[in-house]
Amino acid sequence: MTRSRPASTWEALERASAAREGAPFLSFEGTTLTFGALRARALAFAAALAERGVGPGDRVALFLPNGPSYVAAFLGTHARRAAVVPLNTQYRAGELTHLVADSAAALAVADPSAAEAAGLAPLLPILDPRVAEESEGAAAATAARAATAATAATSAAVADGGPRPDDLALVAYTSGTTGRSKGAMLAHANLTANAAAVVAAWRWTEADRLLLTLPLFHVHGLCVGVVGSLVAGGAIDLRRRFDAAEVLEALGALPPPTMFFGVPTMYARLLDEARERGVALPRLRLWVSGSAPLSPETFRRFEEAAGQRILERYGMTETGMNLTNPYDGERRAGTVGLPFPGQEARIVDRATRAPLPDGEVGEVEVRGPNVFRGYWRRPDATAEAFDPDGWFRTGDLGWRSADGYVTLTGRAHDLIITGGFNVYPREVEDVLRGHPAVEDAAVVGLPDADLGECVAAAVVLRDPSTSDAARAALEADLVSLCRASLAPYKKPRRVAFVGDLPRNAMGKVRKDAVRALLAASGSPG
Ligand code: MLC
Ligand code: AMP
Repeated sequence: MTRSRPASTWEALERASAAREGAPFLSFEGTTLTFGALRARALAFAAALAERGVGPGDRVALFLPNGPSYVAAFLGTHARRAAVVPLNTQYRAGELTHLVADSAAALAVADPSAAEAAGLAPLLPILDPRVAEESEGAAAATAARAATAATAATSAAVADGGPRPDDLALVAYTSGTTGRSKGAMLAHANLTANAAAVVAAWRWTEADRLLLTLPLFHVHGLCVGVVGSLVAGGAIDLRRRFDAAEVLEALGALPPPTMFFGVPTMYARLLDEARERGVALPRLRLWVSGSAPLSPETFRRFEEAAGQRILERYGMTETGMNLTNPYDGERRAGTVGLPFPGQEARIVDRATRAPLPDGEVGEVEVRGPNVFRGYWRRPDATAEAFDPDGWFRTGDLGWRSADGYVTLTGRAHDLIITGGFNVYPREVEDVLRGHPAVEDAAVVGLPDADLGECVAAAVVLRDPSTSDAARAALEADLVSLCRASLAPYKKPRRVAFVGDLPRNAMGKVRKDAVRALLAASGSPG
């Protein structure tokens, strides 16, 4: 079946609910929303937002755990022609303050007590997601009495007939190497173009059922998982979080999932759990890994255990999904494959920006209808990120084989990816330097069997004569300080006290030497 790509997430929902209103879409902890019920819930959200004055061009922050409310609030915000700002629920007050101020969000959808505990409540008005459930109940009662009244309420909540392709759908924050994190502006057309490309490449259909354990505050869970399912018309078995034992059970549930999307840490944990229990992994139509490098070792172990190959793909907040191993052709370990249909990729020299021949390592650049509209209120950063022909500089390094497969070899910038979450060393270094006993600090990623990379810190103390006992106490102190000031996954898993940080002739800290120093300083605690 060929059909045109929906112009917006809202149109994708409208189409699915017009064609299959009563078909189950979203299952979560014992409840299932059909396409029609999700649409009703999203409209109830849209009505609650309209009542609070939210309309075209506004931003609405979502500080919610995985669940139907997340999906309904996302789509309800879109019905108002407003953009969603997803907030990581692990963020602390410092991180949240920047995101709220920078995005100038009109309100945040959050459980009031969670918003209070995280320090979000004082920053902006909070909308309790339960208002939508309540008004949805009221709307259903109205509909039972007079269908026309419900239709009128519906069209009032959808702003101007629904979002346009160029309306912003997401302002998704992504950490910067310098300064604070930046909001990547993704229009509806970006999301639906990428989802349609993913759906085509992975042969995703209405018959699919996706087991989704990824957090919905990142593009992997939200854009690939939720928007992909909407565009394909397939169902989702949504979980609050990833737990290897629960996933093993869910894989055998009825109706069984046909697809699983995860980060490499999830695959490694799933393999360990299956081995510990002595159970086999069932065959699924498709297993996909992304957000961080899948080690050839995990790829091989998985093939041995499941008799199937994981399909590895490569994406970014700014672009959605860029490259993918083929569905039908060879899924090659250690590579991220080829561009999705309708999208382009090339490898360029980092100095001259000229395209490089196959086999040579350079920076990956991508172009296509999936690529974002720039950074929110940061024309400087936007200008730096694009070349005049519209190629986006990903900051990832890699090379292409003669038959087109791209292998990523590292990153141009100083980014740590731990269990699929990004950590910029700079923000951890700033917190460490804020401790009165610390003179200086350098943060790097070290190889880690579970997380791929873990955060590690080399710390120079103001007082070099600090005793060993005092150092041990200080180490615990520093980790707690990071844990309290930042999302806990950013805390160092290893700290080494050093006399000085290794520097190059320009006085710049040599991260490679810091890494070697830390690697030599013992196993992670
Ligand atoms: C949790 N912790 C981590 C961590 N996740 N530490 C380092 N790295 C991580 N990724 C910490 C917690 O803060 C906590 O610390 C302790 O570990 C135990 O927490 P937990 O809640 O039990 O962890 P768990 O649920 O097991 O989480 C692991 C995980 C999770 C792999 C399931 O990290 C995860 O869902 N990752 C997916 C991230 C993702 O979706 N990325 C997509 C980005 S989009 P303490 O101090 O409290 O004990 C993108 C583009 C693309 O990159 O291409 O997709
Ligand atoms: P984010 O900014 O959180 O969207 O993270 C995007 C980054 O994740 C990319 O720039 C890559 O560095 C990394 N990434 C995503 N998928 C892969 C993959 N399959 N292999 C290696 N790195 C990946």
